[in-house]
Amino acid sequence: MASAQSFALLFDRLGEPMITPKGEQNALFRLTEQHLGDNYQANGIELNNRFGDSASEEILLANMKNVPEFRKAKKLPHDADFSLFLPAHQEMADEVLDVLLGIPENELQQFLSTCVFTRVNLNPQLFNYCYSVALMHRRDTRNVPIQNLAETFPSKFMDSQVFGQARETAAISAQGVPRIPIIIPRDYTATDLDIEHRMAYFREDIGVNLHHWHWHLIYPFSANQLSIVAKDRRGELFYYMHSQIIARYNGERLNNSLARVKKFSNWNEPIPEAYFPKLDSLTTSRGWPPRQANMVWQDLNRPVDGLNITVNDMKRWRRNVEEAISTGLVRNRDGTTKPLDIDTLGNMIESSALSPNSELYGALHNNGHSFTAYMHDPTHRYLEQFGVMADESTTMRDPFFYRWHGFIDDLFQKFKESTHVRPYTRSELENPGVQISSVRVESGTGEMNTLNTFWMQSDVDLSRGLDFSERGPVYARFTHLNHRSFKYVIDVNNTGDARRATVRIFMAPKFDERNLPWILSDQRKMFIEMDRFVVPLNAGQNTITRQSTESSVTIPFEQSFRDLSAQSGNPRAENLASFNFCGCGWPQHMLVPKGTEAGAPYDLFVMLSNYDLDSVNNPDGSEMSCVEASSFCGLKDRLYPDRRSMGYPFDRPSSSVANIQDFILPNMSLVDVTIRLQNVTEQNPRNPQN
Ligand code: CUO
Repeated sequence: MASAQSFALLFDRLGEPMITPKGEQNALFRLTEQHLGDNYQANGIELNNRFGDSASEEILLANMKNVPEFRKAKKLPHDADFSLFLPAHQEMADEVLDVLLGIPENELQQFLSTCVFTRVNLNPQLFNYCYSVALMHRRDTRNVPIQNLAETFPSKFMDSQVFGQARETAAISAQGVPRIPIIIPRDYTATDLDIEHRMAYFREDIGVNLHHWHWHLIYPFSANQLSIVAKDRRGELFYYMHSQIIARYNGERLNNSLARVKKFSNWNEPIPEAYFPKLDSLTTSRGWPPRQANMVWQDLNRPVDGLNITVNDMKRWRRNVEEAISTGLVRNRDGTTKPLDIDTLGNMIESSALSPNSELYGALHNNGHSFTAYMHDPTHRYLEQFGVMADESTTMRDPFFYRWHGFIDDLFQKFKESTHVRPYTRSELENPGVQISSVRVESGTGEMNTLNTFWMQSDVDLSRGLDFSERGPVYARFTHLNHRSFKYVIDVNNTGDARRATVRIFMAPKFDERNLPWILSDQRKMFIEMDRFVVPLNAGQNTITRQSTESSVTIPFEQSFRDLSAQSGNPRAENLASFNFCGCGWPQHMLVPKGTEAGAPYDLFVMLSNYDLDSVNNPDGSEMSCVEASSFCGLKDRLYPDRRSMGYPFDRPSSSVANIQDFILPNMSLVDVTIRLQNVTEQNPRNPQN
């Protein structure tokens, strides 16, 4: 039977061959001659049969009507790393996706059989990506949970030293000795001699990196089936989600006595930020290459990756993009022009398959990742793989990610600051008849308008990614930022009739790096979105209460680190139709910036906007069974749930006011809050062993 369970098992231990049983319960795929792959042609069936004796369940595979050729994809060795930023790898993924999405929806057995064939014959990372995208985009497999990448490829998320210990733990505990979690120290990639290391808790957070990987899985930039790419406002969301990452990162820098990140603008300049990832690739058995301080971008010529680009190519594309921004006009492929908008600009800069003219505008953003990832071996002379910058699940670990995305964000901001984007008029900001009378933040500790952060240790199970070792959970315990949950209480007076409003909550540091109050044109770029939700307003007085755990920006801790083996047998599986969308979202534990032990002053901004100008015509979303993080991730198969420009009301400069105090209208409110770090480490109460 091609059950959701069988599909979920294909994520199990991607480095192990298909002839062996899969999953905790030892389920065996019954392979046919078609599924043996090169290594097991001679004795595969016999070996597969032998494992049948110990298997709890057998999964039969249909004979494939069409055996895929995978002419391009087969060229990627099993032990190579895979990156979507490389043109050659993109073409491979497109080829595989064409096959997996081309199998008719009513032929699930054919699909399963072809997926097994694909897993056997292709590079595990390439398979994992294409398989995840296919499961997510086929209607008949939407209930199959996508395995959490930190479980499939744990080596992309934590110190490689863990894995030797993990194998030892697995082997010893197979003899009945209780498993002790393996502690990952908080500081393992550098020391405080490197000032950038102060940001490691943010850059190397597992939930943050999972979010970023998941976002790009939902919003691929390339596919032959354009409908996969062409989601509602995906170019604008590319800009907004990354822009919010930069805002959050800059705020955290101030909390760590660092200046805002310096955008990478002069591409001939050495890059002082070094990064030594301490990650190993378990599939390739090679360490990820580090980057020394003061290296310089080099022209890339790596035929094996389909990369042949010069720094001058990048400069030419940049000039063309900058020209489009300054003229407000896009040149299409056929020579016609059209007015530039933010969504087009996002697709053009990234670039995605929706770019209006990739010849002219290139792929600035993607290639910036590649240039940085290959600085150590730009011509493949040393047969080296890419650094962390070229993998969406590791790129946010590198300090340079923020310098590169600082540059990318600045292009978007230049457009927002240009004459082609009109500042908001008062009528676009106000909400006549709606007045906020007070806002306060209450947290468990009793101190009003104070947010409390602290450190927490949580466990992730590595066993599903620990190829060739004993079964049973093996936990790695990592330390991350967290905060005490809190709620917003907003009193509103509505002098008009009953109606709806959108509550928009943002926060920004109150002072800049010199401890001076901001001018609004700078502070607007520091505002991080905390929540956005629609409320009914009665006529007269209303009190709105909202819990921090309900935020539209975040997903709960368990959703970031969910245990999928438990989920796939869940009788609620039918309701998990949107599940795969639901791994996308900023991790709840990173909602509140770190603050400082002395208490960091922040501006909390609350606005109730006019719902008539916010609403989109979405069908009721009651089928969602998870907490959605629609602010950064949108909604599955529906329109982005807010008609305003993303980032409204701070997405563009104000024409008339210079500071945030003067920006405030009756439907808005500004409150002083303090973020105080308690420098203590607590155990996550959900850890299996405390
Ligand atoms: Cu998300 Cu540059 O796009 O990493």
